[in-house]
Amino acid sequence: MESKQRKWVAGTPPLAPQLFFLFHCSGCGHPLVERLVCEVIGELDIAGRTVNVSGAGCSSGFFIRAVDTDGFMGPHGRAADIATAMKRVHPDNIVYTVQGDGDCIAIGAEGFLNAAGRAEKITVIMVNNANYGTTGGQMAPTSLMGQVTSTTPGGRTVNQGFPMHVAELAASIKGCAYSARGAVNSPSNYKRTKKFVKTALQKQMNNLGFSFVEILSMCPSVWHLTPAESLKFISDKMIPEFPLGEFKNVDIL
Ligand SMILES: Cc1ncc(C[n+]2csc(CCOP(=O)(O)OP(=O)(O)O)c2C)c(N)n1
Ligand code: SF4
Repeated sequence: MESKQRKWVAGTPPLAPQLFFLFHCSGCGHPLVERLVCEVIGELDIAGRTVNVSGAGCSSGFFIRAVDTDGFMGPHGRAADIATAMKRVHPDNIVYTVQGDGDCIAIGAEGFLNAAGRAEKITVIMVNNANYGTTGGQMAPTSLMGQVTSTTPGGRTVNQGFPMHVAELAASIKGCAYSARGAVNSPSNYKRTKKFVKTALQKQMNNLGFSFVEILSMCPSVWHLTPAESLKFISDKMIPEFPLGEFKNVDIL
């Protein structure tokens, strides 16, 4: 019988020398985000001057190990502050953060919003998996109404507030030059999200203001869904609440 060896269909991006999918649960969206960012940095040919600042969490803690550029892992929620300092000291570097939704808009909300307000020339990539994956699935500001999490066992109600629409919020801030929301639950969404990340980094390369991309991403383990069901959860439940697209794209602030 012929051997059924698995083959790489598209190869591994040169900037991702580690087998990054080994760090995460099966069906997790974070390796796709890592791959996507590696591809964009390679295509823009900026690897030598790119610095990643990771927050704490599944989305970020593994990032610096997986991606072969300079990187720094900060304390939970402080990535935008650290990226600000790095960019101000070395303005020629391209500095971007990768943060979970908890890291970016719960504990890190103050740093994130004020960096946008100050028009810091950094790029923030926020991975929205609608919960705190790393620590066992507590409710995040992005959790959906009715969503069962370990801290909302009966489902999120108005008592816990409404989901935060972070891409729209960033777009409303004057210092923000670019804001978009993508997803990694299908090849077409992956391709579109790649364009968003590329445009966000180009805003920074053109010395405009703050740029932001939110990426809807699967967390099968904590959602208690199979990887295939998780793809559907994004299209059926998350995208209706968090529409995809560009919310701001300006060339002058
Ligand atoms: C000051 C501080 N508080 C709490 C923690 C514990 N902690 C680590 S990761 C995390 C949640 C991360 O969730 P999120 O940012 O949504 O990322 P995900 O794991 O879902 O990718 C928490 C609460 C910490 N490391 N530091
Ligand atoms: S807990 Fe969720 S976010 Fe973390 S690695 Fe597993 S699937 Fe990914």
